[in-house]
Amino acid sequence: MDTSKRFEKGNGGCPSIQCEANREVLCNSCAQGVVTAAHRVQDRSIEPCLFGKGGTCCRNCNMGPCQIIEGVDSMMGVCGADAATVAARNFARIVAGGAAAHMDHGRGVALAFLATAKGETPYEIKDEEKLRQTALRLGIDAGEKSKTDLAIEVGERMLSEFGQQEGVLTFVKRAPKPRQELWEKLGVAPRGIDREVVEMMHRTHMGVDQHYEHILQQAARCALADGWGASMIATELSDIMFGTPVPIRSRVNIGVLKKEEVNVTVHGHEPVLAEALAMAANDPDIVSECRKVGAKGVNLAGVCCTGNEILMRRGLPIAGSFVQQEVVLATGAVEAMVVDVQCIMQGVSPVSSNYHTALFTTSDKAKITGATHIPFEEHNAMDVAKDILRRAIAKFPERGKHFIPAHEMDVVAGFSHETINYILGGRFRASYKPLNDNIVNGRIRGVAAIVGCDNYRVMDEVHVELAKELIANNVLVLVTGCAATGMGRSGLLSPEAMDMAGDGLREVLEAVGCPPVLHMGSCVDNSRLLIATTEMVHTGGLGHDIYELPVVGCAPQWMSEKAVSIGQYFVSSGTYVVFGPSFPTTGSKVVTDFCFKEMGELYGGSWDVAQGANEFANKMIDKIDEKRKALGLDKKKERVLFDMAMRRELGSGIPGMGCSPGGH
Ligand code: SF4
Ligand code: MSK
Repeated sequence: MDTSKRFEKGNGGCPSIQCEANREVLCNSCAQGVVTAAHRVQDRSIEPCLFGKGGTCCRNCNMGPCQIIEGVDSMMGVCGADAATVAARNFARIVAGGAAAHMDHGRGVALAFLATAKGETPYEIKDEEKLRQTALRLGIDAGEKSKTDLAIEVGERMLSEFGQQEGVLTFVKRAPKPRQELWEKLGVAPRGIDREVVEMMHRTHMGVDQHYEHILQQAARCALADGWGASMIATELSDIMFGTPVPIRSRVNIGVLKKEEVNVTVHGHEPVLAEALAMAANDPDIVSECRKVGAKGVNLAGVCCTGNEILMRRGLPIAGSFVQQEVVLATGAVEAMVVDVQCIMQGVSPVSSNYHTALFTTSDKAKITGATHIPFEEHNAMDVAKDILRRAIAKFPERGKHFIPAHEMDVVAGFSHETINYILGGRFRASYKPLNDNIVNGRIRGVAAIVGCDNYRVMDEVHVELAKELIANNVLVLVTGCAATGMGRSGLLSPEAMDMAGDGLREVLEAVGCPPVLHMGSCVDNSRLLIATTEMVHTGGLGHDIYELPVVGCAPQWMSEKAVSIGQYFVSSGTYVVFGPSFPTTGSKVVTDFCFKEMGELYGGSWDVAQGANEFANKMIDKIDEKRKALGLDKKKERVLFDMAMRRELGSGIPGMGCSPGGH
């Protein structure tokens, strides 16, 4: 039994949940009769199947499904497959599913980039400096080439990586040299983006690859094609096209919805549609059409990673993370929800039908029963964006009983790896040297990435509790995805939160004036963390490869297959990664031991599992200390142990705190 708890029954239709904002909305009479994931999770009477949970249920052919028990001969698959083979195959297919999502996202960005370079979209090449740096990395001679010519060449080169069959993906060559050599030696250097997913699906088909280590080797290659391939392409090209993020202030939580404005929420992942909506929302015609129906304008607010994309680059507010997507609609104050791909619960359709809210699907890859489909692609971006906004404006007069909770929190986001470089090193000597120096001198103990989803199967806000414990122990925290939104709701993305940091970390933060938790972007932006760790290696003083750095990662409330692909590319890059509250191979001790131990011997990075903030913090800090010791930096630091009273005290120290500590 893990520590994830189910919601206790609330009163009537009001689920008993911790987050103030969510609870106030769902318990308000305007949400009467609305059913959300919060209700569904508490109403499910059957516990998750142990075979499914532990990765030992196989339905890869029609002799099954077969439920396998490791070590029990009578409980092998009909074909003779053992638990290790089945658990490895299932794990590998999770990685392939997650990687494929990032790969299709990356392809979409590359296509939009190329069309933009050719002048066929309303977007522009905003960051020419990054374009020129990227061209250099790709071995393109920028010379006297115009911005347009260079962008076309870069776009074509990036797009070709998706169909590449041989060789090694270009951005893999950004990794530290010893890491590249290791990948070559182990046979996991990714050859082409699409190829690695197709091969993964082939190898896990019935009767193909039946050695768990060999299957997991391809899972590593597939994940590397995500992190050092598609996700990095998505991030870099989005930065060049829409601007590389710099620190920016904004607000987070459901209270960012506005009573007097047409509320349009953008949900999903790809930045292309959201950027068009952001441009269209400021169009004078659209503003005047809003006025005609009695609204002051359009209030564009993000949900999930689309929210992170427009927060990082435009400072637009985020209304909610993954677990809040239906709750945002249950306010009755949203005129339209516009979705593209990934992490969109089907439940948004029935919830929106309780209100005047229009639900629009826009991707040719994703339709939802009950939603209106308006196909979007970059060439007609502004026409579609304006059409959507006009339909939303028409809904404003139909808004009925609604309730917007008074919960929103100030955040500072926009910490791209370039920004961190600049903030730490200064205008004239942008460098990671100050970060490395402060790690060496012990003011900063190490760096921890908290990434990934939130999840209704985990009652506690583990992200937030964990981050507090890490920063109190002088660990600098980097966040992405919905974990970042949770941090934002709790005030940890504001510079005032530096008061919660340990003495050494606080001293550094005060000098540069940034929060102790740095928001680095959306799910694909985890590629920024790969570059940041590589820069730390190149800067010197902390070893010659990523595995030597006192850097760890975790996803305490993972939900999506993408999180597993991200975790695997960090492990294969040399980082210790802890997932929770469960790990998907535990039905096979053989495979789990391989992930938790042998991968460490192969890659220098390994998986682990934990439940609850304390266990996560203990494991992560122990690993950081182990790395410091190996580097000869092991002057023992006193460990701050947390109890609930200390957490409460820290939580109450944040001015204007909107969500209770521990709440969503
Ligand atoms: Fe069962 Fe083997 Fe078919 Fe899987 S592949 S369903 S273990 S018979
Ligand atoms: S949106 S993958 S719930 S982080 Fe990227 Fe959030 Fe996880 Fe989706």
